[in-house]
Amino acid sequence: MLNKYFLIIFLYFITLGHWASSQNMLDGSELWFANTELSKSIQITHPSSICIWETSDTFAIIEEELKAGLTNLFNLSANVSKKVKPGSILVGTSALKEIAKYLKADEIKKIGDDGFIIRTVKSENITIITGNTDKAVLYGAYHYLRVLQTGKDEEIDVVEIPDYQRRILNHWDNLDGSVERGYAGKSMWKWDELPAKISPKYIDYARANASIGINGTVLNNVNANPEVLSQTYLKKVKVIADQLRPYGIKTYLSINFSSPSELGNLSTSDPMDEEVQKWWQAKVREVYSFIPDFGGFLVKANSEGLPGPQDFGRTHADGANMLADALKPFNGIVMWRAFVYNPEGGDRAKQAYDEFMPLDGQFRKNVIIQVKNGPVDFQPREPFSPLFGNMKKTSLMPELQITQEYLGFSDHLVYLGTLFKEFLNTDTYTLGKNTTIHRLTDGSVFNDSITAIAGVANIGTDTNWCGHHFAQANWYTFGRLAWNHQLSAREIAKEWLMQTFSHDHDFVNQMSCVMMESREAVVNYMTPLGLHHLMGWSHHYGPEPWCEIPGARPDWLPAYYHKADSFGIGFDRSSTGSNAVSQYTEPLRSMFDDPALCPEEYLLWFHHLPWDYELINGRDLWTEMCCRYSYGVEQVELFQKTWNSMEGKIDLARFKEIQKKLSIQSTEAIWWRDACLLYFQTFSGRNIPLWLNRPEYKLEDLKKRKFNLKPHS
Ligand code: BDP
Repeated sequence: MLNKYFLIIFLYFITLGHWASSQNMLDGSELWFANTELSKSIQITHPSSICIWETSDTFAIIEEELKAGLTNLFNLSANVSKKVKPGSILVGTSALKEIAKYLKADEIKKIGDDGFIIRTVKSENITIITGNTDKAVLYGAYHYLRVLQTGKDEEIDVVEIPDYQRRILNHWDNLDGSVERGYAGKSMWKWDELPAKISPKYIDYARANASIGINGTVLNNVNANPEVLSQTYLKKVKVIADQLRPYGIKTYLSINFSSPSELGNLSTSDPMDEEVQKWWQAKVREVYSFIPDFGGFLVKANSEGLPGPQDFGRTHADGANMLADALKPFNGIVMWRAFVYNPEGGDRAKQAYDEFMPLDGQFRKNVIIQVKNGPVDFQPREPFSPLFGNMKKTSLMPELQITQEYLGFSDHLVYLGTLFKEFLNTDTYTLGKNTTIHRLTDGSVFNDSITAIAGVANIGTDTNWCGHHFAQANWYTFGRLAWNHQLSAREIAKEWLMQTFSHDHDFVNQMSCVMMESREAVVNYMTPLGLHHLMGWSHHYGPEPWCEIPGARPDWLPAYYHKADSFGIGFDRSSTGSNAVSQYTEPLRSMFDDPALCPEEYLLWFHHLPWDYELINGRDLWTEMCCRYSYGVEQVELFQKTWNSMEGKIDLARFKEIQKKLSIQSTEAIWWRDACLLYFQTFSGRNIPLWLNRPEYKLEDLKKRKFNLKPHS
């Protein structure tokens, strides 16, 4: 008897110890592979075997992933065999005879290179995972595991075709190991160790991306160092490309437009010069000799001081086409960025449109113009860039920012699923109702030869990859939406929470609500009602609406954007102001032009309005600003409370780290509220309504503070 009790107690402690240590081991490095619970809505039993007949590097990964994934989910080891029996999962390309008999010719054609089919054949009690290529089967395998973990039975029977052909991460990583606008440590590309030493993180990275359908990566910063095209660096790039290839990920590079002169010692980089053209052709041949499936070039030209074709009196089209011609024989593409503006060009928000619209139709077929979601620069909220829909004869790809340059770096919990969806679902009306940005860019409206979407990565050497555990969700969401833009931000959030933390109903429900609200909160405490660009000089952290730097470019200073004075606040982009509204199609043009019709979230983006301007809810503009800033702070306080109530539902280490970050965010939301309200009050001369909390700081003290330098007190 005593022995029996002893055994029970012993086993209890062993189990508890095991649970505790496995829970303690979680540090965020596992990304969305951290939790391996089977979904409660899935009824299937442990598969009897995994049948795989084909061999390739990719099939080896598929086998390994399915084996490990199923073993974890069912707590039973999964066998691989070639013998089909009831309960088997058949995994292979559509051409394989064992698989082909279950497929229809038209569906095989429809799914293209990346799409996959997961089919349950009830009569034989088997499941098929297939696609036309091995990488499509890999996407199917990851999807299958994801559904087992987060989905319902019916989701096991699916045909999935990605919305964008190219789903690309842009790394703003420099060759010296730093990351421009990176808040998660150093660059994950170890240029100094390559090509001899290969970091195991490259495989982890490839795996994470493949699991959400990302199939391309630009390794280096758009502010590109010409050296990246030197033979020394191409040898390093080749090694990374070789690591990523089995996961279906193509490698791309950002190039510097004056590489012919800077790297090749030519006297010019003029795209019309024959020697320059020959230099690029030879360079492209060299790149492909190292990386036969190289994706192409990303180019930032004549932007923020970088060289470009305009330095030689040529256009963006001349520059892009010259590179496109060199890449064409190898099926490479050019992603040419439309992020251009200069201090002499008038309203910054109008400049990309002014410069690129006249070039519509002049670009080669293998050029795609990469356009940031908004017309200025990744602000917490911007209206969409009017290039979308208006450039009708040129392929356009959206550029979204995953790294939180203007959103509290990796200190603030800001879920970007709602921002990405708001943008993709925007109706531009350029060809009548329902000309949404996702339809304009995924090939449904214009039948583009290339479709693509890019996200500026938030990845670095930090243990948890992204600096903030919740910032991982933004990487995940970018991939999921690039694959299927019809998914809702909420369902992606839930899916991510379940895989990353726990299936606990309360946890998933409450934290998905926090995530869904988090972007609106940041807009409230940073830039409500269409305000923008109020952040600190150069580092872009914390509030500095007062910032003035002697001799600085005015379009890099907040006053250029908020234009606060004793009359009111906001940038007049109406037809009587800069007339940026004219770049939008009706009915948006008239809506944006009239403050009474303009959506309130864009009010001060398009209008300079008096402090006593009356809003729809009856409040005057100043009072509404005070309410929104205060509400933003309250929202974050509520996020903190909600998180605190989650203690015990997830591992302690991540719980505490997130708790700490939320406390920083809460303090900083107050900085933002106080800095903006106290500063704008010097113009409005009005009181902060008595029913709202009083500022905690004094304006003079806040002005002295360097917000990017901690501590947060
Ligand atoms: C701005 C960043 C700058 C980037 C630039 C770009 O502040 O670091 O180089 O965008 O996108 O948001 O080129």
